[in-house]
Amino acid sequence: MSGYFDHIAPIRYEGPDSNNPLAFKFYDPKKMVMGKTIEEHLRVAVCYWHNFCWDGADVFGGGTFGRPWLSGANNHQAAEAKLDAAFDFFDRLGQPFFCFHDTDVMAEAQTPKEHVENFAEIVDKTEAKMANSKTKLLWGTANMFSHPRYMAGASTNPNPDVVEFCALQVKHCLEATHRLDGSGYVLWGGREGYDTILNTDVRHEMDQLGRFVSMVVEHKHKIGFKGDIWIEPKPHEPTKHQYDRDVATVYGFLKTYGLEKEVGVNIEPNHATLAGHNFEHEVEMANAFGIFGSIDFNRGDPQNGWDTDQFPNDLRENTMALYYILKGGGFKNGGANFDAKVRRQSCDAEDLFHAHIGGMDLLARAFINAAELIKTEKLSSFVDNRYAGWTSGMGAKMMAGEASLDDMAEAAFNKDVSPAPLSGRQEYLENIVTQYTK
Ligand SMILES: [Mn+2]
Repeated sequence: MSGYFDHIAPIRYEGPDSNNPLAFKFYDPKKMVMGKTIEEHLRVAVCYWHNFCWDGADVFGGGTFGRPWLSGANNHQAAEAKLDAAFDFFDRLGQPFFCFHDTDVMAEAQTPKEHVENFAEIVDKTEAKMANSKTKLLWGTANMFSHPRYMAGASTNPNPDVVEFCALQVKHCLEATHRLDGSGYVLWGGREGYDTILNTDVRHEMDQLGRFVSMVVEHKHKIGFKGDIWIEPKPHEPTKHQYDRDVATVYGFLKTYGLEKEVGVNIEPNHATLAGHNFEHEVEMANAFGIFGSIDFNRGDPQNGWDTDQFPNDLRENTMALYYILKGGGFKNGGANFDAKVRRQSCDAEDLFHAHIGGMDLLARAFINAAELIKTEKLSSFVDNRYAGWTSGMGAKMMAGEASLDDMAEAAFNKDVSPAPLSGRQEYLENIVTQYTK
């Protein structure tokens, strides 16, 4: 046990009238909604990186959190102390899943051989920890953006030696994810883009990425991993232009390289807003393309437009997103990972709990709202009626490929009047969402 969280009792559900800041008000894990418990629907995960690896430093100043496991060199003892702290936190919060990068959990390595050895050592210890905890692995990922070797890209690096190192990291991290029974594997391409077109062969880099993701999929099948592979879209930051800009761009990439049946997306709301979209747009695009996978829940700051990775707190936004997630069938192998961090001034152990309790309460409320919206069919029946014209007549013929441009033009010509405008009823529909946001 780390000792750091000893003054925090295990978090319990106490109901909406509780005044205890260290209790759930709405996240009742056993509450049944649409045939499953809230815990089974949401599949909440805590991330390793923001909570146990970041010490509160920003570009202007050093760490503010004083986490004891981050106080010295990142050696074997420190990695084990971090593991103890992480599982101590998980066991007190009681969420069902966690997520990690390889470099989050392991002692720092200086050579490729050390990377493999140090990672293997901590995976053994993680497996032993998981045997005595209810918290399971949602997904793993390799950090291919922090080390200076990835300055000019990971699998899109101009230097194939760097891409070999990517292969080393992903092979071992995917195998560890499989061994720890994770249900997904994420590829976040923070450096998979470019800063200036002047030094970049864009087509070559995209071909590299296409081949690299194909190799990951081939390896998944080779080792018998039954989970999903997900790409996490983001438009920019750290690179100026990223090849995985948003869901639609990722789908175009997957189609180009024949990967659309093998790879899905891990959507992050703060990345959606950086791309100029809202959260539910990205969810519904993923549903439309059949590539919805998982969510990294967080929020940005509407004023500064940065990737601030704050904990979600907007009930309406998350009601909308969960409505479209549920409409698409809900989470399968994916879940609700909080890719969110407390603010730099929130430097106490309690703050980590307040953040996750608030996020889980918010998602529980939003999920119940979304389930009610599904049940009433007020939104879906409106949309169904709006498109009803396509089930017969020329609409049906066009969609079946049985009408030409000539046929359609002739049908229009033979009508006496041009089509009358029909209300889209936006305010009426927005009022329904307001009515069900509670
Ligand atoms: Mn993320």
